[in-house]
Amino acid sequence: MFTAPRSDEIFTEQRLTPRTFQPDPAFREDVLNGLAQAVKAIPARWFYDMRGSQLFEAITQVPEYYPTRTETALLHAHAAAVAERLGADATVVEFGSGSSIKTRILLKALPRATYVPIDICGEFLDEACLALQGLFPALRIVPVEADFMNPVSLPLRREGRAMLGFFPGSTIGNLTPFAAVDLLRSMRETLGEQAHLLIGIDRVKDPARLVSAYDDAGGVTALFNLNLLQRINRELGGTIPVGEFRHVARWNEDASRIEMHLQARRAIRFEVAGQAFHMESGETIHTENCHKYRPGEIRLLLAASGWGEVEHWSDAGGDFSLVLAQGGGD
Ligand code: AVJ
Repeated sequence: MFTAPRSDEIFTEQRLTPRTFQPDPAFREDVLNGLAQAVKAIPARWFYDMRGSQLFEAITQVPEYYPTRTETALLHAHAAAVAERLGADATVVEFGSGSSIKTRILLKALPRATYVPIDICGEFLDEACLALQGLFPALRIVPVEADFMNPVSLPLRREGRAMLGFFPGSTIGNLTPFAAVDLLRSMRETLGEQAHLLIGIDRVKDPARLVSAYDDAGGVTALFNLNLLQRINRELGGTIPVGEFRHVARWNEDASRIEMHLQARRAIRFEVAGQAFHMESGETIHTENCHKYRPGEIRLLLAASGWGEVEHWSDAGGDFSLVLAQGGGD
């Protein structure tokens, strides 16, 4: 049984902001640009400060959020098959943070592999690598600090070893299909011809279930979304009245995606980094897209990016897909 944490009992213990704290200039730019648009929008990547990352971990435990536990079960069931196909000396390249339980499931099947986590946050990488090395002493770890949205040159001699890209969590869903194809192509470039890719992708399903996965009754996702405003206030000297916003998750049928928004309950004015903004009552800030795909669409998305499906695993309910693909074939 999963017991959802009550909204008011999670993570009250906050790390203090050091006096030397410098706001990320890219965060400032994205927020100021995003709030100046006719339709306000801020990229989802800015959710993940310390508190946002903790809140996302809490989301993965709420009963309505099925993706994490469904994908975890799929990895448990099929990691051995992946390992068998790739071979024990494979190189596993993970796109994005690599401290998760999912990485451990995969590496448990490949304990003598070379593991290359790619992440933009070097500090986080070091911590995650230390922990993994303790768990898998025979693992060769080669961390790469880079933005995986662009092709990354890997500091490795290939020596005929099989390459496996790993991109779990349906993170691909944050991108529009157009941008997803770009990313999948650039992954193919990073990994080389003939490489494999193990990717988790969430499926289209009953909109009511999708909406509740992104608007849980315990209000954890609402806290996660609203934390973006708190982060803006903390890091960019904002005066946003956070209590005047409500969390909204809606299914956009035409675009096949869940959208998260922060909606103003009344007309408001505030400042960020010395600049003034106003919002009408009911106006929203668009904070995230989570695209959902059908099995045939997954096949097409991969094919359009130079990847052919080798295996397509799913749970009995067809909620989530774990796909093993290979580049090279046309
Ligand atoms: C981390 C992008 C996969 O889209 O399901 C969860 C983020 N946002 N609840 C997702 C998220 C709100 C999550 N991803």
